[in-house]
Amino acid sequence: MNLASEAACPTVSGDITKHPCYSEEAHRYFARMHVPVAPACNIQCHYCNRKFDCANESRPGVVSELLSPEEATRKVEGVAAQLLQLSVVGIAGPGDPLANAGQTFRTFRGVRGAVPDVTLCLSTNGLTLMKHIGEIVELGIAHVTITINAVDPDIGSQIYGWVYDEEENRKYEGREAASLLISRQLMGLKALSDKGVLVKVNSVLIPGVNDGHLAVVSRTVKELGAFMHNIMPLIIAPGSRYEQEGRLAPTPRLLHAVQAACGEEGSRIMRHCRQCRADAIGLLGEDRSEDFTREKLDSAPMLDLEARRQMQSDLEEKVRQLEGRKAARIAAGKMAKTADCACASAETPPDEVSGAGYRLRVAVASRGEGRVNLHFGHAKEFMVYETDGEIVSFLGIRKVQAYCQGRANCNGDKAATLREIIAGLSDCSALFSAGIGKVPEAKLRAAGIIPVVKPGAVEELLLEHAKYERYLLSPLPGETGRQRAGS
Ligand code: CLF
Ligand code: SF4
Repeated sequence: MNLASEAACPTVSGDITKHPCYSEEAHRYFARMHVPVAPACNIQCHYCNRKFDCANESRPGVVSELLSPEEATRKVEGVAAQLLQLSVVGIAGPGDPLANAGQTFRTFRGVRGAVPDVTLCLSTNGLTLMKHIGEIVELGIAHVTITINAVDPDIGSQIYGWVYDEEENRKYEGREAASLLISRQLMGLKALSDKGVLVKVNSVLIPGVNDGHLAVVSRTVKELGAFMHNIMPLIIAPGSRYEQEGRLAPTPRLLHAVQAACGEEGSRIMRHCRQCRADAIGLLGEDRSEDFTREKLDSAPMLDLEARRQMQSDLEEKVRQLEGRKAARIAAGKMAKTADCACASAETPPDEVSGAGYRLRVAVASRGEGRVNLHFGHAKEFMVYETDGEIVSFLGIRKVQAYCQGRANCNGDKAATLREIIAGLSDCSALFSAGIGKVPEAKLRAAGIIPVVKPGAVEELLLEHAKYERYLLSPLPGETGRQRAGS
């Protein structure tokens, strides 16, 4: 599309207070819903297999069902009537939404008419973005995600198998394919940013391919107006080229290092992404799609926009309070800006406990609201923080299999699950939860991770813990150091 012809278009201005992906604070209270209306794709990423969800925005796993735009609209209406904190409706696959532009925009129009208070959100590989800028702006889609894994075609050619250009009816391969895709992505990003759309760039971190390149991507997209950069660890779909090549996902350490490098380029870094399915519903990290099946939606109550307004304005107030507290802590030097995460570095050991390099890395079991409020056994993910005793930084999410799978699966191999959880948190020196059984408590302790059972506000608990640890480990005159409690 010719940008000049777009000059008369209105602009949109995105707000992040109610968007769970764009605001770390909002994600504690507000829910999003994805509607899977877009099965086809116009490119081939080497980590993807079309039978599985789009790895741009989802973890591998077949979507339960594809929806027509009309079905999707009805579903959004039913979910919005019950899940009053639903603030965002996104289209993120399972293919590329703009390779299915008809279904995608019909869905957005339907949703806009049926539930006018939700924010519309679009995620795309960006190949055909320029063709759709006008419609995006006209529909008031104020949040768009573009997945950009490389800005160098030589690196891109190791990520993309082919790119299909519909207008020319031509399939490109190799460097030419990557070059075409990258140029379209960057043009689309700039055009959207110029229109006031908040563009988030997602990048899949692929060890050995783009790990050393993502800082350049971050700098480039920031210069073109990207609001935020989300670096997502590679998830390799079964049957994909990368699986056949035996590629591996990045370690948490590499992920943190790349996030830190991108933060140094000045980008606002998203750290709370859950790599959701293309049909996810609920708070991030809490997929409730099973609660909203067709049958259950048939008995949904009527949509009550006033009830939604009241509930969401209460939640917005909570988000503002959190933001206010965070701003005050940053001003007082007690917290790092998430954007640059001052004390987060993967290059040095995380648990230096004396001297200027003092840092503790801690895992937290939480069901949200910034609190330790979840039993260890029920956690399907842990939030990882780092603190130097003054500043608390949120580092990211570690997904795990829950240790307790309910009575039905209680006889499963819990020892293996526990070993995996402990291995995944091996860089943490403590784990905070609202409760823990005797076996995991002993195993964590044996692995050098102190289990702390203490519900409460995460930041306060971590600062208190760091103070205590520092005291215990600081040498007394004539000593080399005291014994850490419980270790
Ligand atoms: Fe969905 Fe994506 Fe919109 Fe969010 S997800 S389309 S921006 S509403 Fe969010 Fe999920 Fe991460 Fe995506 S946590 S995978 S970043
Ligand atoms: Fe798969 Fe998404 Fe890449 Fe298309 S853009 S190939 S659906 S990961």
